[in-house]
Amino acid sequence: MYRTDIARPIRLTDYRAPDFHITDTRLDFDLHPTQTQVKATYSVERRGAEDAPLVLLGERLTLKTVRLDGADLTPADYQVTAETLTIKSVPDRFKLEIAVEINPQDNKTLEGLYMSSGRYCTQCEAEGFRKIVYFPDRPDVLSKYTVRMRAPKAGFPRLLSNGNLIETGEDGDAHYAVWEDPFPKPAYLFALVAGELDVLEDRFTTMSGRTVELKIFVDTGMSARAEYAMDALKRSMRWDEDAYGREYDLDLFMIVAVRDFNFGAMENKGLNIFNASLLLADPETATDLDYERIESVVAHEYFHNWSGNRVTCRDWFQLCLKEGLTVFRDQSFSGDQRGHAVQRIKDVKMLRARQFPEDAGPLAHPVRPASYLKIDNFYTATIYEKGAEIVGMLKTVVGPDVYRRALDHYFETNDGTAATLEDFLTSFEAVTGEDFAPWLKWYVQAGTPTLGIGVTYDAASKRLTLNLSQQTPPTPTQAHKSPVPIPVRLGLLTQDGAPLSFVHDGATVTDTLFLLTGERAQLIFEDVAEAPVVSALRGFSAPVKLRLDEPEAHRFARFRGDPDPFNRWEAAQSLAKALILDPQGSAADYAEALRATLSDATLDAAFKALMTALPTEMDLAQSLTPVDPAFIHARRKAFKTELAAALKTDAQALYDAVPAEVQFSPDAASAGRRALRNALLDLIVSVDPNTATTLAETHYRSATNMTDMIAGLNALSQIHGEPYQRALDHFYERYKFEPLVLDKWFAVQAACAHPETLERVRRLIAHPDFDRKVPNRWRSVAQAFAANNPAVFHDISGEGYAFIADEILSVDRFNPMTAARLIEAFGGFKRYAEPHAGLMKAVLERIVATDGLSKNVAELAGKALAG
Ligand code: B3K
Ligand code: ZN
Repeated sequence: MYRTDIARPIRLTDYRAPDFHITDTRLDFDLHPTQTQVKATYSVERRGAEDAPLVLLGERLTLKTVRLDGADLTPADYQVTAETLTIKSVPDRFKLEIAVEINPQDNKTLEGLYMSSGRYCTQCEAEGFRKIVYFPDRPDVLSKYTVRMRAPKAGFPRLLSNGNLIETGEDGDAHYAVWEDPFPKPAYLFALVAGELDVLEDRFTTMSGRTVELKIFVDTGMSARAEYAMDALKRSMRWDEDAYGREYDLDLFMIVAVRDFNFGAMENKGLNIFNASLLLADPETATDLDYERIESVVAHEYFHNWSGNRVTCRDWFQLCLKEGLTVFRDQSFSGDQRGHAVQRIKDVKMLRARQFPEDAGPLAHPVRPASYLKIDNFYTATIYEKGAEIVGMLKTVVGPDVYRRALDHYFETNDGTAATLEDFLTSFEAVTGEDFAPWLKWYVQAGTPTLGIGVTYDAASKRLTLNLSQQTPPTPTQAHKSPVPIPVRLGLLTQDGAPLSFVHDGATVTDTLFLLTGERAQLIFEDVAEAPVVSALRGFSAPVKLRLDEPEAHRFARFRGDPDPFNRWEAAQSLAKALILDPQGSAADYAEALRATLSDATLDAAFKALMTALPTEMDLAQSLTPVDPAFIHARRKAFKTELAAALKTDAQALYDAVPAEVQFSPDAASAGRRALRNALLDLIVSVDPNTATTLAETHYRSATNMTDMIAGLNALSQIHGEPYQRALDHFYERYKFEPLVLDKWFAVQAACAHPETLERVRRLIAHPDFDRKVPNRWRSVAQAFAANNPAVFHDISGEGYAFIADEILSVDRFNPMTAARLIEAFGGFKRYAEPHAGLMKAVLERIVATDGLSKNVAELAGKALAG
């Protein structure tokens, strides 16, 4: 064996259809912790050149035998490298049998077949199947799977795989099960689980009247905690029928929750596997945010059954074909469940917090990248969230009815195939007869466009002229950009914030939608009665940065009264950003406007909670060059204290007026009330430490659910000192046997902005409950610190950087995929003031120079440095 993997990028332009198809795949697993035997039998058909060799991919496999049409091959007949098995000469149609041995227990990459809490489970997307057996592991090879698995009866009562269970039987102390999936699928959707699990069962009747058995498998004793996920699943199934006409296609749908998982969840056909943190919930152990995420991820994975599984991706460059579309679908679902205004604000917050910095830094890449070293590195906010925004813009432009017809066309014409983004756009062309090629620009061009709007009002003619322009900044490897189609929804307000009518295209309206297709355009509104306040990009109609020079008073007008809730929130946020970053900025007027918002009975609590929260330090860092984290931290704190002092009586009265719930319900209205009460708490505790301590301690002690308890703990972490430590100790004692709750205990501490955290995180990683091999636990310290604690992570000593670099290097030794995700923390180093920029650069150089670095970390750290 020799290694040939001197990092060579995979390029979209090198795509070639597979030379061979594998029509049927039979897998036979004899499960053993360290010596699992895997036998694969493939029906292979040649589709490419007649002399093409058969190249199968495999990693970390011990090859036992290869048989072709029943005859054993000898090592002379094939060639094995660290990543491939090549058989030079094969017929056009044949049966291939391959036997390998693998070691699930030693597999800490959590990719392929591995063990979690004594159970076997798998994760194959994107390229994990090759760690199970040799196969053309690429998404455009679709095959029908039959899977037989055998394991001891003791300890492994449940044997699960994709599709339908067609046979079970006993074999001494062992037993076996055979599963058959009637739908051809790519290998990345294969899954297997074996072990002891409790099950929560239910059923769903589909739109055509079929009954689907629903089963959620969880740790013993935990099935009650799967009830919310089950409820979310049934709502998702109904929603996909109503909103997209998509019916579930098997008679069984299963979800399994596991503790050890590299990310959120996985849409394996008929057998979703979830990170337990995104599945298990009850009021005592899960926060409202957990409930919200469970609902959206259960929906997301379920929706993949059509957008991803029935129509899959031709190659991994098309990843956003399934991810962008599925995120858009889950966001629409969540909006329907919880209210569109609040959902849109949360989605945009997330997009700006994660995707905008990515798009502005050295790791910027198009939604459809042109090349990669490790595709794992491209499960990014750009592919997911920006990808979803593109689908959303298409829907905005064509309208809901045409959108639905386009999607019906897409699903119908591509069902059972591995498709491309061009296929997706073709469906819009098919139903509209229009050219959607310009939309491809959004997919192939990186960087966040800036939309400029110049405003001129002529009082004599009552005419408003808007000069629109767009520009996308250069990104690594793409110096020149062309214009993209930008839907701009805009309306007008009076100086007092009331809707103002105008005439556009002959119609009298207060709001309109304009599609900017070129670099510039001029829009003229007539009959505008007074000099207006422009409310542009309503609902965040495109993922762009808006540049509109206007007086502060206009933002206040929108803050007070924009009927578009997104722009109302946006006005408040942009004012807060400007005021915080201005060393002389005062909170007085802001407090007045917020007071009015808080006392507005027409607004719901969830919206008020969002209005109460100030931009985070990470948000602020995006608006300041060079970034000075200590300045941002100090200014935000000062502004918050001033705001809290100005609003103290009102905030306290409002806090007292929100009833603490007796009977917990996770519904959106109840969650909104808790969110508001907790946002007020967060504000009030920044006034004076004495009253704050009593309030925060009482809040923590009297909490009857995890949402309020964590809010209390966070409030205490701001105050710090003895009461904080007391609460932490109490929390630990109460939840030390609840891993998901203990993750929160670690995370609160790692995100605490007190300088002492630098020392505390070192203690946390020495804690007996800390375990780097469990991604959830590792992230609860490392990620919480690097991503949510800018004040301490960016400490000028550089110790925060060194800590995270050491963590990345430790985890990279056994779990590259998870380690690499944290490189992002150093991505924007060039934007930082000294000494930060230099210190971060040095840390990246140290990482890059480390021996034995994974391709994952090497690719991202290398790009971060070069960019
Ligand atoms: N498709 C999976 C993500 C797989 C990530 C592999 N590194 C979950 C999802 O997006 O639904
Ligand atoms: Zn997905």
